[in-house]
Amino acid sequence: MAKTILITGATAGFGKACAEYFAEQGWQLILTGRRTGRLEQLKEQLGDAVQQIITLDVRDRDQVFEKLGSLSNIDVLLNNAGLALGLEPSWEVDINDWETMVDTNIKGLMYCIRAVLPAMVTRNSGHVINIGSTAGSWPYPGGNVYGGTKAFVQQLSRNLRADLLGSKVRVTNLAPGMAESEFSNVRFKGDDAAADKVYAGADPLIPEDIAEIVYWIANRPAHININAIEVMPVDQAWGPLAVHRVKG
Ligand code: NDP
Ligand code: 8X3
Repeated sequence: MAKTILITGATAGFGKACAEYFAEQGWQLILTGRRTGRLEQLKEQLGDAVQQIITLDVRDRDQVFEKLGSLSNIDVLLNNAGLALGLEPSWEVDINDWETMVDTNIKGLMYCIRAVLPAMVTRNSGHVINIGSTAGSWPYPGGNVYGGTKAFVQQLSRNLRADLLGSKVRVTNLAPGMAESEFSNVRFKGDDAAADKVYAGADPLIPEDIAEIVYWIANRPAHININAIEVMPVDQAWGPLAVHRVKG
């Protein structure tokens, strides 16, 4: 029987690429996101593979529980919906941006897990794949709360494993580095020139790379849990620790 993946944030980037890749491999899809038009387009594009589209803002707790809480057939929950907003230093940041990132990347992810996990535990089968980020482990100027939200995703993923020991339910944190999607257009609030600069002259990851990795994670033998994967483009690595020096 075909397996079913529920993807949050399926309307763009990694989520859309995962929808396309899993559909090609014969999986059934439940696709969610705020932009209904894009979900409808995907349904048209992917046909019978799409079991259901659900317009959903993961920040809306009642909506998440109402729309996802009754789904009992999810083999993989891909918690992908998320965003970064701004790259300003902490003392200049718009506090609303910080709140939106916390509400989406932390609280939205929490709601989806809490809504979907009980049925997985009852069935003693299922897999929660969380999209973290290299920003959850490695700081950079302007990463402030975005990196904090992804550190939360990393640690919650580990703690879920601790809770789930004794069940067959699996949990993975997949932490990508720089990948070209709508991510930077969102981060820079529609400033496409600023977004393009992030990738200029480099060869970033692309959403299809992430889709292949998610598929690999989801298709390991049942006794294997991939705890975490960190992946960067070859053109990205760590810098040295920064030192501020007084001149003169
Ligand atoms: P995109 O901006 O291309 O896609 C983000 C997706 O998240 C969209 O489908 C969007 O759908 C959805 N989304 C955002 N906010 C909400 C919300 N409140 N409710 C429901 N869905 C929402 O970015 P990526 O594909 O690059 O990002 C996907 C994930 O990967 C994010 O969690 C991001 O933090 C993470 N990531 C990205 C990296 C990168 O360099 N691109 C690297 C590491 C991690 P809609 O607007 O229709 O709701
Ligand atoms: C996205 C990667 O380095 O832009 O999570 O924060 S980075």
